Parts: sequence; C-alpha cells; structure tokens
Amino acid sequence: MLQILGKASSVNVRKVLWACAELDLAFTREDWGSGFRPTSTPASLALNPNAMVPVIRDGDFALWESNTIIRYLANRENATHLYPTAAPARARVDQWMDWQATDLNKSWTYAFLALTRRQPDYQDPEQIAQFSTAWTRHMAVIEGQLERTGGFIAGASFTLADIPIGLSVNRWLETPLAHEGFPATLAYMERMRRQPGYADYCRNGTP
Ligand SMILES: N[C@@H](CCC(=O)N[C@@H](CS)C(=O)NCC(=O)O)C(=O)O
Repeated sequence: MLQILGKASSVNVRKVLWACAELDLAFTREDWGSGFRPTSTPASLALNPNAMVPVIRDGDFALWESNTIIRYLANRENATHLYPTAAPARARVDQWMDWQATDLNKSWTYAFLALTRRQPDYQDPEQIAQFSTAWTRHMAVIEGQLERTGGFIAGASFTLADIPIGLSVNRWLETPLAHEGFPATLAYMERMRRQPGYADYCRNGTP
C-alpha cells in the first residue's frame, strides 16, 4: 500500500493527502517532520536528502517534492481529468503548480512567519509590510485568473493545480491580512467545497 511519510499539519503533506482523496487512493501515513520523527536521521536522509516531508514510498519506489508526488499519483492512476494529456492543457496545470512552488511560495515567507507563526525573529515592520504587499500582489494574479475562468485555476474544471493553489489560498485566508476585494477567490473556495478531501485537508483552519 502507498505510504506517506509526513505530519498531517504540513501544507506540503496535505497536498498529497488531498490528492489521495481525489484519487480515492488508500494509504498509510506516519508522522515525520519537526515535532515528530526527525527527518535528519541517515534512514530518512536516504529517502530525502533535503530532510523534508512529504516523502512517499510506493513499493520500492520512494519520491519527494510535493507537487511532483501528486503528479506521480495522478499519472499512476491515469487520472487525466486531474492531469490532462493534451500538451496545452497539461502545460497550463504545470504552469500554476510551478508558479505556486516558486513565486507564490516565496512571496509569503516573511509575512507568514511573522503574522501567523508569530516567530520572534520575524517581527521587522518594514519586512512584514514588503512581504504582505508582495503576497497580496500574487493573490491578485490568482483573483484575475479566477475571474477569467469562472471555475478553477487552470480552467473550467478542477485539476491537480487546484490542490497547491487551494492550500495557498487557505493559508492567505488564515493569515491576518486584508482580504477585501477578492470576490472571485472567495467564490472559488466555495466551489471547492464539493471536492473530496477539501474539508479535511485544505479548508480545515490549518494555515
Ligand atoms: N519543496 C518541498 C518543501 C517541503 C517542506 O517545506 N516541508 C516542510 C514541512 S511543510 C518540512 O519538511 N520542514 C521540516 C520538518 O518539518 O522537519 C515540497 O514541496 O515537498
């Protein structure tokens, strides 16, 4: 059976849990990562040299990097409704997933650690303001795309890209920032309620 290594509170682990719900995949999970089993042991580093979660084991095959893992699971299940095979449609899904993992992810770091995690080393007001502005600018890109599609991030229907984007929107909603002026994003999160796993793994209040 598919094995997921990673604590369920981790946003990146929750991408994998949510994908399993969409794919109706059975799995077992072990709590790894800070606060649980350390990822710095030789056995863990052999699975992921980055000392991070999530990691999956599928028989003899081990894989790390959350967005790659959910692509792998969709491919393994031939779930073309989540990860289409036509080149333009697939590229559109990849585009939003890659943007989430790079630009969007980078935009929130300081503000998230300051405002949500309340870490004492991240309380410089100037940095908080700069990162909050950058995060909001990235959220405006999501808002614009959702205004255009009227559905989901890569088009009319739910795809793999909505998993990392949905979790990112949830993180933004759970962070004390101004959320006014994002009606398409709020409507999107309402639409997402119909997705299996959304309640448990995305909009469950965990940023
Ligand atoms: N790019 C990686 C990032 C993974 C990551 O940042 N994982 C965090 C948890 S969300 C982690 O493992 N932190 C160290 C720990 O918990 O021990 C991915 O998307 O899988």
